[in-house]
Amino acid sequence: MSLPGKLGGKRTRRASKVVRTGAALAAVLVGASLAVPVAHASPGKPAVFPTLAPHLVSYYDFDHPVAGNPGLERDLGRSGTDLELINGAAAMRVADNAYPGARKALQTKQIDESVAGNDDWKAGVYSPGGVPTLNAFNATTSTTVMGWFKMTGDHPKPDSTTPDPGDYFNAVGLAGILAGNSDGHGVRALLELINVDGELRLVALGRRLDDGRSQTFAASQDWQRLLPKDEWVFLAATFDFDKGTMALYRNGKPVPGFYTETDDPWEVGGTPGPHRTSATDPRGIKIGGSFPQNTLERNPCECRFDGLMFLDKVASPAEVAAQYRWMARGNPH
Ligand SMILES: [Ca+2]
Ligand SMILES: [Ca+2]
Repeated sequence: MSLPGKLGGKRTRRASKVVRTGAALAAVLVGASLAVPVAHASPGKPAVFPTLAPHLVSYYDFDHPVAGNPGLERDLGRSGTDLELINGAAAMRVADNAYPGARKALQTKQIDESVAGNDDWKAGVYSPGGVPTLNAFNATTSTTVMGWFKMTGDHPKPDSTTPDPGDYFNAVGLAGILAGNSDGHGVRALLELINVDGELRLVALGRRLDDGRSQTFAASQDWQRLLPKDEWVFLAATFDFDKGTMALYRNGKPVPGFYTETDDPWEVGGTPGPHRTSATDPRGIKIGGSFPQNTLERNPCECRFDGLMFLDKVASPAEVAAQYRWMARGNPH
């Protein structure tokens, strides 16, 4: 599949607005987050496999709006980092059972592909000074991003920021943690689809050092077989910043793939460990597209999400398989 997407950075306009808007948004979101330190979802069977539960930093099931503000989703992990449902608010929670008992899911999508606007449905949190409740990912050796994903449209989407209707974004954002110096796009740990040598692929993309390079672990198999339209799939990406390795899983099983960089972009070789990420709080979380401060559109995903987990541990293959079975086989609530 040949895509007309573009690689590389572009568009720095409106940078000052990014900071202003981000600061205002962060004040609202972080303030709200600190007030709602929720450890777990509903009583009964927890949603997260027991060995992973102590490492559950953030967890979103899209069935827990913040009281009085349904445009915010409560974090059911330990961090209390509420998410903003950007541009669609409560309408972005849709009835669609990703797994038994899953109830509502998050819908994201591109709105008005021909206009350079800020109306796409996406979710996240952003603070230009770093999000303090995400401190678990400050100087960490280990991260896992996992959850349920369902593509509900065709991808990639037309690039809304250029006048040529034949321009397409070169990636499709799923879910990830921003770097400590992120403009709203740059990440520390991300699941996404991105163009690798002319072909869109499912990848884990990680960056250990804020000012360093990223490494990408790309699935070998056709992304449309891994994420068929209208089918719920449980994906996991693990990031071992100490060892310099990543892994991808689909429905509990490892996904064969390859690293796109053959040198040492995380700079872990030749120096004693443990190797940690930069000692900075992530600037946020992005889901279904970049720029959670809602100042720019990039890499929108017409898709649904549920049971999204961000952990400060490298889940083992057995734990990923157990988490998949834990959710897929019965009511996790
Ligand atoms: Ca749900
Ligand atoms: Ca739009």
